Amino acid sequence: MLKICNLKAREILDSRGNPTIEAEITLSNGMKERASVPSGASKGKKEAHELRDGGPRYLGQGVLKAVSNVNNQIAKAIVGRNCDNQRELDELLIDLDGTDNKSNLGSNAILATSIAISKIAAKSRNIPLYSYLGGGSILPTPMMNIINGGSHANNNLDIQEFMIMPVTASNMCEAIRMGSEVFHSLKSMLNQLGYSTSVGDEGGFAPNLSSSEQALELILKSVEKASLVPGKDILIALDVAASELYHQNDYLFKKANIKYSIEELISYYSKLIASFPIISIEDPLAEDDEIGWKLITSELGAKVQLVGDDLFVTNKEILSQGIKNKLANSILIKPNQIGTITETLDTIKTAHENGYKAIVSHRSGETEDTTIAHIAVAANCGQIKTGSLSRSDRTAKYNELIRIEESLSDKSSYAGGAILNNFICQMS
Ligand code: 2PG
Ligand code: MG
Repeated sequence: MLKICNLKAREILDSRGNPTIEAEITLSNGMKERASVPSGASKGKKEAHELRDGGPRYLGQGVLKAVSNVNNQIAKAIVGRNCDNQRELDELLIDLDGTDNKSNLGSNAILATSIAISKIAAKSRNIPLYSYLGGGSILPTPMMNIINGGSHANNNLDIQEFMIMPVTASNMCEAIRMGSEVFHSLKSMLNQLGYSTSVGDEGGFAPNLSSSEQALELILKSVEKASLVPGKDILIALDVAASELYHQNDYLFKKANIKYSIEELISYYSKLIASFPIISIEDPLAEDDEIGWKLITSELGAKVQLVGDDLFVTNKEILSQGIKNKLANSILIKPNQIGTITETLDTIKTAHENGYKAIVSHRSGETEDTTIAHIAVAANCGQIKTGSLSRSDRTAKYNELIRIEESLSDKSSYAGGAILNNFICQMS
């Protein structure tokens, strides 16, 4: 049994140029692994606590306290232990922190350690991370965020993410090719129309368009231009990130200067899904708007995937409560919202046991770490959201999925449209 003989952390930069934490773990035989954690911009209130230093350094965003927690308290607890009982080690980290939201040591310090432990345990057994974490073999249908808005771009779109899902691809490589071809045809169309082709935080375009409908129309045209059929080959997923738009029981689409009541917003979504091949809407309502979530789930829950991100914050207890109250029908899974690998996998399990879909997700501030690609395959989630087809922080995950597909060879399958079969896409 190989023991952990060293654990150290350092401050590195994420894709937005903000500091984040990287942990490096070493085993007694000299094997090493590294893990780094991402960071969100539109965060749920109940997410585990990301520890930042404050003060003038890095505009308050430094993570030297979290680094020091790894190098001192956490290392003291972990060094000398066997690397391959993830649950036991994650529980030890949770106990060591001692708070409900990991605010003592920092979820960033804890998650960097938790991921590093899982990576080194897989390496020590000479198996890939996805095998170690669950052994699934389904390559996930990606939600590719090709137009960015909301708090991820300084353009005039209120909806945060306009994503495409290549559902008729025969495998992961083909799905990525289809997505990339649509991305490039959208780029040339924007260019021709005189719109900006510079990109937002997740590598999607961030043009100043006149409306969300125009964004959706441009996506459909770019799908056709790529010789694909919208509503058949490519479905659309949105992330409204509506917690950002919620003010005194109404929804203020500030950039468009439109105010919706809950009922008006839900009927706006009904119109959108009747006019465009939208199969999934994430955070259509705010995390605090339980009444709205109940209403939309009963009205639209059979037609489209309704994904709770800020609503559930990858937290098993919050998800269980939401399931009881019939909120949403799917959950977004972000390891840094909860803070350990074990809790992340437990939340996915709870979702699956209750017929909820689980979509593994990146954050808007990312690193080159590809762990989420492995989690998506390990737990057979069948869907992943990991940004656009540009920028290395996003393509690193797609590239890892290509490698995973290759390593599984004929044992793998691609989730494709089947994962969404229980929703009736209005347009298809
Ligand atoms: C989201 C995410 C990722 P952020 O809202 O789903 O796309 O954004 O990381 O900023 O919370
Ligand atoms: Mg979201």
